[in-house]
Amino acid sequence: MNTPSLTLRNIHTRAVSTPMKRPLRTSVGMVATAPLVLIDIETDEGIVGHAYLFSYLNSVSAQIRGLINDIAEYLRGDVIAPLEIQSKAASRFRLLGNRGLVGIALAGIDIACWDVLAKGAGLPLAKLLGGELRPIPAYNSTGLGLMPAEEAADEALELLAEGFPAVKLRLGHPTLEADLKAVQVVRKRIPGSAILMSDYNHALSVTEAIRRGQALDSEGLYWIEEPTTHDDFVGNARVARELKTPIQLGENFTSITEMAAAISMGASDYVMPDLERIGGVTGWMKAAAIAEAGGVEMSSHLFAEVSAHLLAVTPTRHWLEYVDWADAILQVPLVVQDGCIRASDRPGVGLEWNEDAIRSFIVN
Ligand code: SMN
Ligand code: MG
Repeated sequence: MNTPSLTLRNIHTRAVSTPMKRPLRTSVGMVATAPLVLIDIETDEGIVGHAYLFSYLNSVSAQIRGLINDIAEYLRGDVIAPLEIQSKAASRFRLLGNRGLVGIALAGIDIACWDVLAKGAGLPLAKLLGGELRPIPAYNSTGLGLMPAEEAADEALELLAEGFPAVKLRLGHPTLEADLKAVQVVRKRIPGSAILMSDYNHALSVTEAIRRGQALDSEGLYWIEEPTTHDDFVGNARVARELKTPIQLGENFTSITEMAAAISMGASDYVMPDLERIGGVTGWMKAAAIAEAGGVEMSSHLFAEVSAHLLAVTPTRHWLEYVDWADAILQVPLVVQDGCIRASDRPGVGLEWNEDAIRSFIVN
């Protein structure tokens, strides 16, 4: 039997900014809304593939849209074959470099192409990739920014009460004592069985990361994320060596080469690549193989809808980071069940737009 080819006709993008229930104060600033770029890939055969990107700033959405429009001109008429499309599009930007916003734009196209393929096959992405829709343990990351310790404990209890077994506390207060207090107060007020991750968003020098990390080592943190400059793998490896608590890196890996280097240098005990920086579905699958070969547990970063499919086919799957920041523009948001998230069982990557809502959150 011949499998019909699907042909890329056009790529349409929109920028929205969705409200966040709990604005998140991190060590590098406040995240109060979620600026998203929505991507629709139209095919000659009528199937439309969806993806969204998280652009962190509304002003950046316009830049990403510009890049995608440019790439779309170049890909019009091509068969939807994500690996072919990635290598063709990547060659266009080889002299400039394929990381940063270019990489994010390419990842968005990749995800939407996989959505087209999965819809064409009538399968949810995880099944198209040879897996099953298994439930993935999830932590509730929709809150717990930098805040006074008692407020953080109140919020941790709220987040756990939404049905999750784990939450992530942002750290990087002005002093070690304030970080220690935040962890101790939260840990004391949440049940002993609850899992508490932490995230410094690269706030500390290597020396300070070792000092604070050692002070936190006996406080029951499940991991310490990005304690210092994210791409200083030598420095992170020193931190990892000096601490008992596992170090978690990954949201800032912009290539699988970088992830492989971090693992081989011992810069991170766990990894958590980010769908839009690691190269979309295609990049994720390569990263999953690297994590498997390195024997390293792999979690996701944001993009819970697509990541739930991808973790299902990741041999060293670990934790799904649950955020609800795209819920406002989705017809069927994810639901947590028994502390786990299961990807959508509809054909595709699990994103169907709520067009009325999109109209109300449109930016440009
Ligand atoms: C984070 C990511 C995106 C926005 C705010 C905070 C954080 C995380 O680093 O890992 O959730
Ligand atoms: Mg983080």
